[in-house]
Amino acid sequence: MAEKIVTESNNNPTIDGFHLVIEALKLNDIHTIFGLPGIPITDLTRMAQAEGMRVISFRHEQHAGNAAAAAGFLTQKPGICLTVSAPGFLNGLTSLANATVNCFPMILISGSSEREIVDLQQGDYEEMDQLAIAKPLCKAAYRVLHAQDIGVGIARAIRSAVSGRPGGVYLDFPAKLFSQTMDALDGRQSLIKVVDPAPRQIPAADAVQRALDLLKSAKRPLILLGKGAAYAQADADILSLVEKTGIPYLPMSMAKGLLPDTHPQSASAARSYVLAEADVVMLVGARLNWLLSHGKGKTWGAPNAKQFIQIDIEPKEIDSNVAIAAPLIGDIGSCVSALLAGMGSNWTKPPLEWTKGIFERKEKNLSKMAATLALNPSPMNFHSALAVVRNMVAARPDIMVINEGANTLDFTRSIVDMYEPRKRLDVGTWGIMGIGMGFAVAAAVVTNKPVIAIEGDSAFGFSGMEIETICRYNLPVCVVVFNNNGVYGGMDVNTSGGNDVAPTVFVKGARYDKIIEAFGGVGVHATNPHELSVALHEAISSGRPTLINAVIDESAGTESGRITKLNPQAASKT
Ligand code: ADP
Ligand code: TPW
Repeated sequence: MAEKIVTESNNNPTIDGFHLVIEALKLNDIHTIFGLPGIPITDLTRMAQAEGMRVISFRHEQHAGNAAAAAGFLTQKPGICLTVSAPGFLNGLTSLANATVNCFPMILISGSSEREIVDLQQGDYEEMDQLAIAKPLCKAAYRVLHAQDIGVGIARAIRSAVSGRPGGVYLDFPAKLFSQTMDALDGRQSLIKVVDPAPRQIPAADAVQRALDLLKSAKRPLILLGKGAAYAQADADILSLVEKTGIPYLPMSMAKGLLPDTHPQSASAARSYVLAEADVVMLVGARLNWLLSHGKGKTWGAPNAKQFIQIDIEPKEIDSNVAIAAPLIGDIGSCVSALLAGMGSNWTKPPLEWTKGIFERKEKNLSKMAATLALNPSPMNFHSALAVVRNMVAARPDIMVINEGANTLDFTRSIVDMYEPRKRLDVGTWGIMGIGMGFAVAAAVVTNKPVIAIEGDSAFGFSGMEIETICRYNLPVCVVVFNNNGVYGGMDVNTSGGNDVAPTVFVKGARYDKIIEAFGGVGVHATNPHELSVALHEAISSGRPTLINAVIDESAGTESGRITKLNPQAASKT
């Protein structure tokens, strides 16, 4: 690499800020950057590519940031998003905040304008106090002013992103940093290879015993797996724990596939029953936030009839919504193996009345679902279209599934079974629209597996232009747009008598498939399950970028999908 180094007149080789950044990342086994070039980071993207890094260039920073976050979730290494100053930084910030809320490790690196001018507010090109703005929205934020601190800055960012509860980190690199030079040897010696970036956190023995005692005392125990459990990559031990205890389990949406959804102990098809009836619930990397009705209310059955065990790396999470009888603080791998070790060989499985009751409800609900999936209405509804996707994923369990929308999200989550860990990425904790194409790009780049993105037509619009990115890098991504002519559906009317359509209604009969054709990808217009199936199989077997415009009945689904109750106006209509 010596030839890449600027050589000065005294013949001492020097290294510049650009190369120090690149070498610091590579030293820490980070070889991919998701970003969008412009002043002052254009050369950084070129040089990173020249130095053998994979640089994936996006059309909007939010999607580069989402890709970095998804890469972080999938690999346990912080995904890197690189943006220009002020507007580029702000575009990336949504994804940084979303990554932090989801506990995904990522680092947003933004170029910034000169401190002297920013601090006196003298109106620099793209002036903004980015560090101050980023701070409340991420786990940690640092600025590096001197080339000799690049190593420390990147090391701190990596540690902050992946240790403890993972999250987003902001790294501010003012433009002048990149052209600073220093002695090459000193520069390289200033870089830090982070040792043990996410140290294991071993749970205390008494906390393990307390959890086991409570679990043993349960008559109707339940294990709830969240995306923290998926992130932890303790797959074999989690499977053992579930199977050895014999306890029924529920996966949160991104924990689907940690155990195959067809596992006999999965209680997904009896979800409301088990949540209401369980007496002891063990949360594994799942928060009692709105997605779990805050651990109280009707969903959870009789008041005060439940006790919780919570495994989490973040002590402050405990008691955040309801009292936790047995907190187990540590990393999930260490906690689960400690539980397994403490269980002993004479563990008594849960009473038959409990597991049999669940089984019977499951069977009933699953046969109801099978009957609905077998219908073939015209136009397609969510069920008939998703039956096709369900069969595809059953045949190819290695497929990555990306999912966003309202009804499209809810129905996909319940209809499309997942079989392998970390194969499903979705709107996460915020229920945010716009993750689709960024997550799809990351899934393809990181795993080299085929990707299916199941997108509501509104959801797709947030990141639709990244279809060009997918085509440019020739990624094996098949986007299926569930086109029902609007946000939630296309049936709303303007009651004012004016000419505008209602706020939730889009152009009717839009042909999203034409968009991908502009970039050389395959566009398919599918109006029935057969056409959808043919197109999906072709996309997966060819690996070519494909967009299927799946025409869905515009009256299918409900406003806000399954969270209508959070929308009082709509709820009062149903
Ligand atoms: P879900 O939305 O699937 O219910 P959440 O995002 O609410 O999941 O919860 C994930 C939880 O997992 C967070 O509280 C986070 O602190 C925790 N977590 C993440 N990684 C680990 C880990 N390696 N070990 C223990 N807990 C973890
Ligand atoms: C960043 C609000 C939640 S769901 C949704 C919106 C706009 C789209 C629903 O329509 P879609 O799905 O995708 O066509 P379907 O299956 O019901 O037809 N802005 C952001 N995030 C959110 N969550 C919204 C708006 C919303």
